[in-house]
Formats: sequence, structure tokens, C-alpha cells
Amino acid sequence: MKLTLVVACALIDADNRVLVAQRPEGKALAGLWEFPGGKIEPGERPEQSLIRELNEELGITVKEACLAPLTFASHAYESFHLLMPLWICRRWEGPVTRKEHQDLRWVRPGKLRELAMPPADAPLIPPLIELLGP
Ligand code: 9L3
Ligand code: MG
Repeated sequence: MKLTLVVACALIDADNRVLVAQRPEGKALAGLWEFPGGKIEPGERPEQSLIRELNEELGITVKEACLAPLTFASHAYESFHLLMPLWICRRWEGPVTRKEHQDLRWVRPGKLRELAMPPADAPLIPPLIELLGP
């Protein structure tokens, strides 16, 4: 099965809230709330993909990010297998701006369960709560 490599990022604000973004109409998984990110392009290192995707989708420049522990998502869709590490970023420049998504929300980690998320993202909630608290 085809392997698709994707990066996703939990942006964390000063109140320990997490940014989630609602996927656009007309794209796969439209309307679901995801950790923003996207496909790793051929030749990119994952951290370059992270910086590029967050700039394209949110208009920000990531200044520092690390891989969150125990948060490497893996999900087999019908036509491809998705592998997706979750990054954690607390330091970026520029205002967070909605560029591609339907909507953006800052939520407490414990509230993430109330949102409809893609099947790859939902299993990342418990380790994120472990890391950030509820
Ligand atoms: N995807 C799932 N969860 C996420 C992200 C960023 C992406 N948090 C899935 C949706 C698409 C594929 O990965 O099937 C590529 O993502 P995009 O390029 O449509 O953002
Ligand atoms: Mg994307």
C-alpha cells in the first residue's frame, strides 16, 4: 500500500491551549478538526515540511518545535497508509491567520475529545493531555 508521510503540529499558547483547524470544504475529511500540517514533499526534511505547511496554512513562522513523545500517528486509509509525527510548537512569529481552513479554534487539551477529528489525529489526544494536562 502507498505510504504517505504527513507532519502535523500542536501549536500551544501561553494558557496551554491547543490550536485545531477545521479542514476545508472540497478536500479529504472536510469539516473535521485537525492538527494543522500536510504532506512531506519529496526531498524535504520533516522539519522543513512543518515550517512550510504552518506558514502556508496559518501565516506564521515556526521558531522552535519538538516532536511530542508517543505521538507518531499511523492510520491505514483505503488507498494509502498515513504516517504522521505530531510536533509541539510554543514559539512562532506572526499572528495566527486562517488561510486554508474553514475555522480555527484554541481549545483546552481535555476538550479535544468533543471535536470530530480525523482518525489519525484522535489517538493523539491522550498523549497530548498527558503532556499538557487537561
Ligand atoms: N491528515 C490527517 N490529519 C492531519 C493532517 C495535517 C493531514 N492532522 C491527512 C489528510 C489527508 C492527508 O493527511 O488525507 C494530507 O493532508 P493535507 O495535505 O490534505 O493537509
Ligand atoms: Mg494541510
